Amino acid sequence: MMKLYFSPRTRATRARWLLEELGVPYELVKLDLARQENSTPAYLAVHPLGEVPALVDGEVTLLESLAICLYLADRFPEKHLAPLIGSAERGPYYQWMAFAEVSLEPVVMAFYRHAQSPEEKKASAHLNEELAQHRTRLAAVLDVINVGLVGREFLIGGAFTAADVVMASLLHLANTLKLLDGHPRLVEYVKRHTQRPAVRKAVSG
Ligand SMILES: N[C@@H](CCC(=O)N[C@@H](CS)C(=O)NCC(=O)O)C(=O)O
Repeated sequence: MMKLYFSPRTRATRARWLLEELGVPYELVKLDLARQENSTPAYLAVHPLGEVPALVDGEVTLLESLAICLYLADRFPEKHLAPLIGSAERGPYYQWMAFAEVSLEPVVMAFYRHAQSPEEKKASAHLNEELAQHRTRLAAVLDVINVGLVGREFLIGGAFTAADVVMASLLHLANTLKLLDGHPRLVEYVKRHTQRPAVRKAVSG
């Protein structure tokens, strides 16, 4: 059986969400990051950086939540969570996966780190100047996604795919950081996706 190394409220949730959407059997191995269960020699043999998630599927051990989502969606083609290779929709599928991870994630994480930093650091002029630049970039990146979702429920071709798992996970974080104010379409997209039964299962227990 596949094994997912997981901790709640981390990037491992997107992999668990996708497994729940697929409805395939898997073993969930929970690691308590606060107790450094991700730094044991046994886990470092699975993931040399001691990060979650990691997926073990027989001979295959995979790091990187994006790679795990791409792999899982293709591994079960009968579940239709990825457009077929060579289809017209496969290009946009890659595009939105990469856009979420490479263009959206770093700027959301900059705001996340800022929200976590101590109050005296938050007041620093340097940091606020940096944040202003991030805000300009964020607005441009969110506009691209917003335009991509005009008249659509999902990112790709009218059907839910693994790209929605990755995008909605990141936009959910952006929403909790109040970065989606002024983007009602994106807020609605996040709400609709996070209400899916598979999400409830992925964040339970
Ligand atoms: N790019 C990696 C990042 C993985 C990552 O940074 N995971 C964090 C949780 S979101 C982690 O395990 N951190 C280890 C720690 O906090 O000790 C991925 O998407 O899988």
